Amino acid sequence: MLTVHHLDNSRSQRILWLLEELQLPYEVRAYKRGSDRLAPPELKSVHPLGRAPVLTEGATTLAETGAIVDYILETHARGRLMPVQDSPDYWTCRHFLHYAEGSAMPPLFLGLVLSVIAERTPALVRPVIRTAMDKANEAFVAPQTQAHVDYWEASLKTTGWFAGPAFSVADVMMSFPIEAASARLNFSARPLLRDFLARIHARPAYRAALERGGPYAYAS
Ligand SMILES: N[C@@H](CCC(=O)N[C@@H](CS)C(=O)NCC(=O)O)C(=O)O
Repeated sequence: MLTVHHLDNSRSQRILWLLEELQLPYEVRAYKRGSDRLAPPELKSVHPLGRAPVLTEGATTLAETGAIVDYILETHARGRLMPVQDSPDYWTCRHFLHYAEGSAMPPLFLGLVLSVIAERTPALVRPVIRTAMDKANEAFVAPQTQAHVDYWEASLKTTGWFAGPAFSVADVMMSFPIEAASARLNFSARPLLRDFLARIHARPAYRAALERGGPYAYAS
């Protein structure tokens, strides 16, 4: 049985969604973030990194969303949710499977870290630290994030999906950076991204995954 080790409000929601799209049976083991927003220590007993998602099946234990997605595609999907092998759309899809975590998420994560540093600094020195964090944000995080969001909007122009004319696993993988960015940035000038979010959030499999995974802050 496929078991998804799922952390609330996290990337592991994407794995539940993928399994629902493929109509595969699976089990959810739920973990709750602590007040520090980190995963509880029990997740380390499943995988030494202690981060979600982790997928287990038989003797296989896998961490890292992209690797988990590859495993599900290769062992259970029978070609579904991937463009035809070796077509240009296939390689675009592969690109987005790597790009979502490898390039799109790091500037968003760094933005989050900068804001947490400012929040957790003692009040007395907070104005100084906030100024330093704002400068780091202006110099690196904001322009990098902007460039990625421009790229996402442009990528949706032809078909409304990330890899060819049909919904694919690239759309599942890209959902998390887009949802995370939409929670922090103004998307009013991003009609294609807003439309993408509305369409994925309306999918029955997405809704079913929310029921299995529990509260998810990015679902609206
Ligand atoms: N690139 C990894 C990132 C894993 C990751 O950072 N997961 C977050 C959930 S969104 C997590 O477990 N955070 C809790 C923690 O770091 O303790 C992946 O895609 O699996």
